[in-house]
Amino acid sequence: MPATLDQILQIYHQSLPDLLFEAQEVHRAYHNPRSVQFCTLSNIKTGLCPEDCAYCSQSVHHKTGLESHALLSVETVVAEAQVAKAHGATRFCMGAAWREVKDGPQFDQVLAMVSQVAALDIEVCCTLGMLKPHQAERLKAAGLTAYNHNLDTSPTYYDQIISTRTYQDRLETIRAVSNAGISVCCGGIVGMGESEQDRLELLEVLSNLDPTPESIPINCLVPVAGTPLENAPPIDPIDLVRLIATTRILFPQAMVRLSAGRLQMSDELQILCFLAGANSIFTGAVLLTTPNPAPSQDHALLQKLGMAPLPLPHS
Ligand code: SAM
Ligand code: DTB
Ligand code: SF4
Repeated sequence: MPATLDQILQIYHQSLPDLLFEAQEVHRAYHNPRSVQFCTLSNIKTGLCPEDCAYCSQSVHHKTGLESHALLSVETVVAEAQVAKAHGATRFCMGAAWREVKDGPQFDQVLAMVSQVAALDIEVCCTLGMLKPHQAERLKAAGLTAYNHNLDTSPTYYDQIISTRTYQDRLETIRAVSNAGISVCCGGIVGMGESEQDRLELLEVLSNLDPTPESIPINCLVPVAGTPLENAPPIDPIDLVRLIATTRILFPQAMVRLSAGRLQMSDELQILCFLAGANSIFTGAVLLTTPNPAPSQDHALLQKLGMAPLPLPHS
């Protein structure tokens, strides 16, 4: 059942002990509370993106000093996926700084990457910008598990962040992805100057998707010098914990991914996020273009907590 904004506000504004208890109850009914899925990113095409997303280092509209790179070879990406798997990742996500997918040799190359990474027996995800229905179908046929396409924030705050596409454009790609039978990964970013209501309205939109996303990344803005958001105020850590717990309660079966911004978090904050129901992190020393905790640090943190990376379902 889709949730109303009032219901979401009620969940979110409980006392923290009650909120965390409810989130734990839901979490334990659907997931192993000792497991965290490791997901590793590969930036298969870097920079010179025509979109103007105010948070992004890769937009051609911002002077961030990022060095651009053409589409990587299939061999390079498959080798990265092998290393990721050896380090405990069971999901590999390929990101491209594109506004949309165009049919042609570059898309064919991505399809080859998808099928060869799928052959490694890990989950394969892509985030390539907007897709048309036939492109989603080709990705599905190549073996794609999931497609990441974030709505980022509320419908009303969206045009403060991005002017080169609309919320509706995003929703259409998400529809094409789920119609093709691909699992939808869709979440947002906090710390972009949005209000609490914007964050909760994003959850309301997600809860009205049919089907609801199987994977919900919650990113904390990594401020990048040269972007319009370089000085945006970070989210209050307790508000982040509340948001994650609320997400867990609204989407019991989803993977809730504590995504960008972990380098700026203390171990204690990450632990609270796990207790609130986050059950996945991105591992590897870089996300797409920004730094991330060293894999050894993530393994050490989980070990200290008596937790472990989520194994492959059949292993
Ligand atoms: N171009 C594709 C798109 O926008 O869908 C895929 C790549 S894009 C970099 C993937 C996601 O990363 C964005 O939707 C956004 O939510 C997140 N992201 C980008 N820059 C970020 C930053 N500086 N801090 C936190 N999250 C960020
Ligand atoms: C998502 O929601 N977060 C990941 C993944 N999906 C593609 C990307 C985070 C990118 C952080 C900024 C950067 O490294 O450029
Ligand atoms: Fe391009 Fe994606 Fe960055 Fe937006 S978030 S500028 S679409 S790479």
